[in-house]
Amino acid sequence: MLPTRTHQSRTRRRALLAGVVTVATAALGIGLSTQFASAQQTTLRGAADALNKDIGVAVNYNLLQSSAQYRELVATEFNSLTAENAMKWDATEPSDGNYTFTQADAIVDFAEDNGQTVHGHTFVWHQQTPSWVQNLSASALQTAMVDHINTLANRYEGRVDSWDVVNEVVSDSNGAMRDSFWLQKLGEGYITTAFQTARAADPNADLYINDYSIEGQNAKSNKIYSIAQGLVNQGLLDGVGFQSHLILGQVPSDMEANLQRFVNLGLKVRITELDIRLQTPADANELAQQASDYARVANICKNLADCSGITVWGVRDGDSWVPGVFPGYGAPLLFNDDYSKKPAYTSVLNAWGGTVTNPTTTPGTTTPGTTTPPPTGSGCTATLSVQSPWNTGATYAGTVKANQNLSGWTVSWTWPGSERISNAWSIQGTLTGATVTGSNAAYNGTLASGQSTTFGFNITKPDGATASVPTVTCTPA
Ligand code: 9MR
Repeated sequence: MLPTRTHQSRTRRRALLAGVVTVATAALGIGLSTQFASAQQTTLRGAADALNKDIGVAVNYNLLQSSAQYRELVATEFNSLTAENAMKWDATEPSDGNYTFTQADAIVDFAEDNGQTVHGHTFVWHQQTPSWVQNLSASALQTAMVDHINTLANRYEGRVDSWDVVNEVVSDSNGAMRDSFWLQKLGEGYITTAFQTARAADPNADLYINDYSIEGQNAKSNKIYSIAQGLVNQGLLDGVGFQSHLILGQVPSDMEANLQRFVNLGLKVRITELDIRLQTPADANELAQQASDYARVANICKNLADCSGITVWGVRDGDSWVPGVFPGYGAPLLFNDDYSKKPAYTSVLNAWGGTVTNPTTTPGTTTPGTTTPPPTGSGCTATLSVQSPWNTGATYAGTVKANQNLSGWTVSWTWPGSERISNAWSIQGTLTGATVTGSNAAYNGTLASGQSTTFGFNITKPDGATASVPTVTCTPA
């Protein structure tokens, strides 16, 4: 029998509400089911929300600071963020006891502003750990590790939903423990200590062990399995992160079965760092193969109720770590360098039940093929659509289209019933009352005539009535 979990897993709002969908559709019959089925998911985020899964992305702090297009895409397409580097030890505690959280805070703040969850990465790793840590004596190293975990877990308690507590602790050969400074100085017990510390510091966060090349069943994943078993027996582990830095055409054939055996331990599984590299330059056939590989991974996660989600390791191909480490390889992600969508984007969206309405739209650029003339006398036009309704809530998408050059916009509407916004992204203002007045976020206000941008929000509707689609007025700022 599985041991009783000693901690209350943080159940996110999204998870709770999506649970209601199933019950409500079953109880209320065809009306609601039809309504749910007709909701069209046109973004990865919408599709993931409807499945109650995370679609995450590794966020690069510099791009988040410097690029409005990057910010808009991250806010629109993803419901979960991981700091690609900003939460690692070298970024957060570069010298003993001197913590710097500017970058990590910016990413967590962005997630909160945009209604996104955060998967934290990572407390204990043999890379990107400063030399002052590596040079400590065994007892000082243990003290530093406990202090580091306590400091980060306490700082982000309630704001980071899950943590990669230890990263890459197993070696690439024979399933042995990685011969890192951690192992050499502290022995295997450092792993248990790290999890005990994290559990005590933030009892509600989900705790993961994370590694690469464990997607199929092999000596390395067998070792992770036995470590996981030991941690589960102590009530210290909630999930296993399968990084999934894959090579074109090489999604392991037994990946789903391998993940399932971890689920059978009572664990969540998560694809934590997905990218699928190929030899560059890519031709159309390779991009199609990549799309099919991505779809396979998306389907595996969809098939497993306990797969908490997929995080892709970067936004655009040019942002990826791959070419720097594997010369001649690259193009491993879902977006091109101009933010246009690759075939792999479409295949993931389709696998998770969504439909691409305009595959070539780039945030902040003109929609190709738009033929509808702008209404006269109005500087902008705004519409709302229900993305995924459930009994007592819904996720909406909003679109603002500029009919003239805009430096900002304000939209307004009044809810006819009990609908009230609970959280919103890419829009700010007076949002929570019966009358909503919202303006552009810092990054999506400047639109040339003909361009569109999007925003989104979740509502509650306690009375269980059908989610309404009010008429929206839009005025230039
Ligand atoms: O993508 C990260 C890259 O920017 C860093 O330079 C690199 C340093 O080691 O780490 C990369 O992310 C790694 C992640 O933290 C752990 N799994 C492997 C990832 C790719 O190397």
